[in-house]
Amino acid sequence: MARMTLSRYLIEEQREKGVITADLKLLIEVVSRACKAISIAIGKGGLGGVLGEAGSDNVQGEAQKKLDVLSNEYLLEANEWGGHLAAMASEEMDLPHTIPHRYPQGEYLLLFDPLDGSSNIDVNISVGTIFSVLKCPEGADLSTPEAAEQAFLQPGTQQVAAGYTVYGPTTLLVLTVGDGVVEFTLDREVGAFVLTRSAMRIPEDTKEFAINMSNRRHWEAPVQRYVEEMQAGKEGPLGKDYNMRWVASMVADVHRIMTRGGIFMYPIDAKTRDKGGKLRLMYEANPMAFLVEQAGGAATTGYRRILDLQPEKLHQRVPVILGSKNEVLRVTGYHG
Ligand code: P6P
Repeated sequence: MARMTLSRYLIEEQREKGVITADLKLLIEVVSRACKAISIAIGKGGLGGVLGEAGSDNVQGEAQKKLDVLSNEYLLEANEWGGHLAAMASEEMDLPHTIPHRYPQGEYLLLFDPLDGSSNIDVNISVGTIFSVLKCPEGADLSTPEAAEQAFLQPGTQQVAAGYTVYGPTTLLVLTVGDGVVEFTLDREVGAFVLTRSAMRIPEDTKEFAINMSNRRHWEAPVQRYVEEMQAGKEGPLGKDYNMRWVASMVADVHRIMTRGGIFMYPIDAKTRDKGGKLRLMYEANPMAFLVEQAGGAATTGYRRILDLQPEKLHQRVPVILGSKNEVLRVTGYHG
């Protein structure tokens, strides 16, 4: 059978299944093209003069890498002329980017973390792009970037698509349009994303956990208990030995879990409590939670299902526990 490319997958989802519209198909294709350009820029590394600091800070007060700024620009430029978007929001921009009047406005809202884990860039560890798609509410006020923020504040259950790209040994695009999860691998010779996994499923049990152990003294009691039980191994209450991984690049850690199972935790802790957590709800936790649930996993804050949260601010942070369903339900149960 001919190779299934991203374009063909999207055409089938639109024409044969009616799962997506032509505009959503265009949106995803345009995002995938921007991610190809990001992959090429990253692949040049020091030879492309794009490593290191940009000399500016983002809305989170984090020093921006040159590739953070470049990736953000690629995604903005690729998406503003197509007529499929009403506005865009990014980790790298304080306010939403409304579509210039010279272009037609569409019905979708695109949110993204253009380069997640960029602190790993300079040490050649996998990073990625995370994106989420919502429908723009009827009659939304998009007259100014400040006014447009309100249109984005929808629970994760409202997402119509979500995905990530991992820029690693290979460049992968993992996508859901609400019809399961599929993985495409970038064929660099042809420049096409080719289907390499259909119907991705996260095993409901696991022996692998991902958490930044250096924060241990700051965790709440339920997470302390859970990690101690895993570290107790076969002789402990969980009756099996666990392994640990922490890439400190959410996309890389989540992709491992999407592929072979595991549990990822960035819980609320004493260090991040006043900010509400470390990871951002709208363009990190929500898209990843949508993908994880579509693959048979679970995603909570420890207290609530992430996709049910009603956002109050575009850049709000949230605790994240996601992955193999039975482990997520166990530690969520410990939170009472
Ligand atoms: P820490 C990267 O900066 C990021 O936002 C996620 O990709 C990653 O999971 C997390 O932060 C790593 O945080 O505290 O371990 O550096």
